[in-house]
Amino acid sequence: MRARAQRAIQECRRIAAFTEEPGRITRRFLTPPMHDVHALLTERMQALGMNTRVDAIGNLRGLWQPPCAGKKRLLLGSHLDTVPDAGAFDGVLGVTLALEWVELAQELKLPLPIEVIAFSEEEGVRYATPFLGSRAVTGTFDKSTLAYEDADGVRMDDAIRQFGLNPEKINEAILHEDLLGFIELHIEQGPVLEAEDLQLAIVEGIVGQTRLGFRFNGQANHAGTTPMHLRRDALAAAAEWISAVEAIAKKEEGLVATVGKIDLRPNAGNVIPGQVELSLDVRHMSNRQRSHWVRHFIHEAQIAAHKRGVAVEWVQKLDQQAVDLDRFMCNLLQISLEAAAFPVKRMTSGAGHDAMVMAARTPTAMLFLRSPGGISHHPDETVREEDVEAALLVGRKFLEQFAADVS
Ligand code: HGY
Ligand code: MN
Ligand code: MN
Repeated sequence: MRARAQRAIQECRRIAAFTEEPGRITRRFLTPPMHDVHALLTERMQALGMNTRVDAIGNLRGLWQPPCAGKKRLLLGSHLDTVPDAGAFDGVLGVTLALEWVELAQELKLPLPIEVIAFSEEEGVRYATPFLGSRAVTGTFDKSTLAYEDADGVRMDDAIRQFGLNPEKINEAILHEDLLGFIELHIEQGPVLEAEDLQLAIVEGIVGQTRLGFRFNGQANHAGTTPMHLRRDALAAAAEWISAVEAIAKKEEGLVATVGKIDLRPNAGNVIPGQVELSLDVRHMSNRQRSHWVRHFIHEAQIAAHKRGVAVEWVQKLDQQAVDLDRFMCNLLQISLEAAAFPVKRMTSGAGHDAMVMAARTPTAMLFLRSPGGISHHPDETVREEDVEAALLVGRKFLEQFAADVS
């Protein structure tokens, strides 16, 4: 099993070379390097005897249909897109491990159809709205987002066409077939497993997240001739607001809030900033708490702006409810961990995943692998061979048990 673990890791490292930015890993929704990823994984899927296709939103899909098996299928998969300057394993490891699980099911001669979906877009980097791939699969894709423009002014529907796909056919990505469930394998992307010296964890729930864009509109002016009391400094207002957001989130148990993106105009050292655009990402396991703090952060922005005669506007780009994952699938993962003699750990995910979208369509659970150093969304993101091997040993037990339960 160690050799298979090494292969799954090696494939992630090969895929990491397919990037928009030489020297670092950046692979946004339907950018050219995604063609290379599809070519590598399609070859791997076809070598496993899977039927492959790329759907209208750019998900790469492979179906293993064993002879004399029924039609109901188990779904496995994760995403292929990345954040800028990413690690090699977020999302991608869930796809390469899924293919290893398919091979295990074949060797066990399980009469279990499996579809592996490599989602085209989970991060929400290119168009500031995440989960495009899994939303298309579950029929919850918002067609108004096709008009969204990326940083270069490319509309989403044009990006889909440039990739060689047809945005008018997005509905064809919807999975109508009967499903048995969805399992997403993913790195934890946090410090919990490492702190407890554990290799794997069952994810019982995924926090909800709200993503907003803010714009502070002040007055650009000369940095030398404009007295401090006559300024309408957009960046000073935003800076006070960012500090307020951090101070509040630090105090509130279970709340995380991040201003991760900033765009400044005119962005010159001798000009008072006239306009600042920022992102805000707010997460909490309680939907009520999350909504409460989003309203509070908006109020804080209005206070910081008003003090300086600066206007502030905002737009909500995502409001993803917290999700409890499927009890049966989680229990089956627990039985599999115990059968493979691994300690059982159940936890909540602070990161969002396609599983939170798929959970509305079919019984869904996740298996986390330890993130050494607790780091992710960073080039130092990594995994340990023995943890990937553990996910394969558990996978073999899970597939055997699952096939027996559903047949
Ligand atoms: O942002 C997230 O939670 C995930 O990594 N896309
Ligand atoms: Mn991910
Ligand atoms: Mn991510």
